[in-house]
Amino acid sequence: MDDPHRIYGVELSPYSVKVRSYFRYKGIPHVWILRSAKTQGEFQKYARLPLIPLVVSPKDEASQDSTPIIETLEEQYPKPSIHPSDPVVAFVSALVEEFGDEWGNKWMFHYRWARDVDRQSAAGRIARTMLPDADEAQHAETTAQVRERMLSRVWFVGSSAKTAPQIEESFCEAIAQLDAHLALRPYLFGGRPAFGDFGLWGQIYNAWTDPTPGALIEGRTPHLLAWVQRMTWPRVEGDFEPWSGLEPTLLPFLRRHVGRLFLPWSVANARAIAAGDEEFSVGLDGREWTQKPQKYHARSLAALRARYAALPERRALDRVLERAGCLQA
Ligand SMILES: N[C@@H](CCC(=O)N[C@@H](CS)C(=O)NCC(=O)O)C(=O)O
Repeated sequence: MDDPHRIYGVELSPYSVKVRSYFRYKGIPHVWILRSAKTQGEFQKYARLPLIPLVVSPKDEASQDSTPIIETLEEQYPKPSIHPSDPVVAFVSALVEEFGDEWGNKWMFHYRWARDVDRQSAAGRIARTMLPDADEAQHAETTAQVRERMLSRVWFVGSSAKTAPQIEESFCEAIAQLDAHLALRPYLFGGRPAFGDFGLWGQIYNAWTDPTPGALIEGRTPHLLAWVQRMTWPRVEGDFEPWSGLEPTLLPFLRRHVGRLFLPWSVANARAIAAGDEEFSVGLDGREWTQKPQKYHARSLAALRARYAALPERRALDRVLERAGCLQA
């Protein structure tokens, strides 16, 4: 057996569990190492940025950033592929992956830090992960520190009193649409997980562990809940489906959340970065959204556009993107 990769991460990091789910699906030997005070020394030895997940290969090469981590491993371990052979479905899956990382993260981060019950739950779990051996007093103090630190950062993903209704409506509608879609198949693109499942799942799985969005998922969306659990150890249960089978229940989700919210946001964000603006406002589905621009997301939009531009034949995809309201972006 190959030597294992090491994944430094925590359960409350959507990007870390996304990568772990991928390793489990592919059967790539790995060990999951909690990033905590105890492992800080080894983490710092490899990390270029203070971000998780950090993956260290058997050759001692470190990589960060979940999307390129998965893309690089996919070249080394091509089977079973996470990319459907139909180029339309493969592109939609990549679009959903990007959507999950960026807009799905707004759902997750907003719900985690918007209400006391969720803040307390998450801050307590993060504090326990950081200092597993802390006594009660130390644990309470660390919990309070985490809570304060994170509250000062919610603006970062655009969560504010003004945007809260947009984020929460989008989440509630999306989970109902995904539930209808997943009532008919075990994974988003058919009988096995695709790139898009991993990106979206990391965020929704994390939201499910928080009291408020967790209760919404548990109470309203049994098929989505089954997928949330299935994706912790995903496996091949069948083939990918053709676009014609997916479209009736996937297109409404794409149109509303990717076409009308995420992509217009993404384009406005990239423009604000290019112009060096401190803050930007954009009309999203008839309402104004305001936030400070997010640098990383401008880069990932460019990567998605490059993926589109590299396709040799785009007519069938363009028809789908047009119907989903995504082509212009
Ligand atoms: N684009 C990166 C994002 C990674 C990221 O934002 N990680 C968060 C946790 S989910 C982090 O490490 N934050 C630093 C901190 O909280 O100190 C990826 O996909 O891996």
